[in-house]
Amino acid sequence: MTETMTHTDTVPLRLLIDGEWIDGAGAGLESTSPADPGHVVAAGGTATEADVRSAMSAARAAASGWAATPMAERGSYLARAAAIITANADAWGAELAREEGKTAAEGKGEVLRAAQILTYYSAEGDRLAGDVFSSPRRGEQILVTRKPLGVVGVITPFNFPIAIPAWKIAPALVFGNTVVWKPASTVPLLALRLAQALVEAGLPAGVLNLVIGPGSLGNEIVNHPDLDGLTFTGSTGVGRKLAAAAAAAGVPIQAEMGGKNASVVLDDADVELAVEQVLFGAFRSTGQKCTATSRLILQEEIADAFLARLHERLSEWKTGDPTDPSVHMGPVVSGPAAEQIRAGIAASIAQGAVVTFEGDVAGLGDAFVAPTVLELPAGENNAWSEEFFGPVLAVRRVATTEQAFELANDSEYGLSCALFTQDLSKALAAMEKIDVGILHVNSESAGADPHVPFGGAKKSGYGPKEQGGAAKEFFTHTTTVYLRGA
Ligand code: UN1
Repeated sequence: MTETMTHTDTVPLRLLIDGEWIDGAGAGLESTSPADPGHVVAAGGTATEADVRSAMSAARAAASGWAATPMAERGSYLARAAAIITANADAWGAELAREEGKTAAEGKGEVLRAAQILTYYSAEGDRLAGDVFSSPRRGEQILVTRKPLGVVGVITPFNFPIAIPAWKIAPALVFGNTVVWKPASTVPLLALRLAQALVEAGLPAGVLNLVIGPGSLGNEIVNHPDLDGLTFTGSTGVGRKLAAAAAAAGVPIQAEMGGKNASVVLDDADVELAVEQVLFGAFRSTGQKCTATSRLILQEEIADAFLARLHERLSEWKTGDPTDPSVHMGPVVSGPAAEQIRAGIAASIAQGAVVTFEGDVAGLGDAFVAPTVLELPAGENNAWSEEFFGPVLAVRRVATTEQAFELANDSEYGLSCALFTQDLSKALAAMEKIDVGILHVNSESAGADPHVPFGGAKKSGYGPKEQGGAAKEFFTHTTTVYLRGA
């Protein structure tokens, strides 16, 4: 066991319930840095089940007042919070890197992305349009209006501790819902920062409630009678349990879960561009994105040249302290997560995978996993089918474009795919044949923009997608009004 110590920069964690910052009465939580497990980044008491119930009651009590608040006013809190987040981007980006393990540049980028998402949604309320239909009856019109769901539960993962919450909470709030939010307890500090920004922006009491604590609190949220909707991003196992509980409670759920995303590089691709994009897709954020490239399908003619260049670029890729600006890749989120990834790599090798590249992590801590490229023989292999959520790329070669598309679809998941080709007809064929929620042509498999839908096909997602026009579909429901003069 590593000895932990409270550093002078350890941030006290608090819960936000009904506008008050309170100390959680549950077990103490110490959030440590995966690069330096002796460093306690944030610490405090966790929420108890009673705290979750108080948060749900506060959200219920605030719901009708918030729903009646004009759209523009609701949006103005998001715009002010975006400005506060932007002003703190350097400091909070560094905190994110220290607590989660992505590089400081990526941390700052994510903080700024959260601000951009809030800015986008600050005006989205004004764009919420309904429909007017003609009626088959004289003297009548039929209107379809949108209303908030009410109290929304938000459960978010560790890997984007401020951007994913922003893209769930911002539309939830602007469309008139109140929120009870449970972030990942492994990376709670950026949740505190986002909540602080919204409180400082003047958000009324009870509209956003933050409960930091173990996964079991999710059960309390999903089973609470005041819950009107639940949005979740995280593991497939947890997502399916929450979806079953939400269905039993008759509550709509939006669940974003796993991915096993392929990059497909065809013979005619621009290899230099494809290598760079696959490198980013597979290894940025240490591969801890549900949109990360974890499968690579190479057409035979370019396979050797592609791999040689990828290995060369990877050997220039520095793994280490994520707060060091010269570092390209930090640790994964924790020692146990790293252990699981290493076990996955070992199992893949036992099934015949050949390691074609392994990076250098000598002398780094337990949470560091070497960036690894595995070439797989034909047949079953866990590195092909299981999401490792780490810096591991499984490679297969194919002869034809058709085989490449078939292999890309050879997964229970269907979140994203990246295709590298200079042939428009192949890109058009991929649009038809590759079964994913997000298809990139000549860019990496990761990435999302607030104004377009985000989410997966097949087992990657359950319920409505996120962001863009999809957000209003989930965070509002319609009332069909038959309107006749008396
Ligand atoms: C991105 O690709 O930039 O959990 C965002 C995840 C996804 C978000 C990916 N829901 O990794």
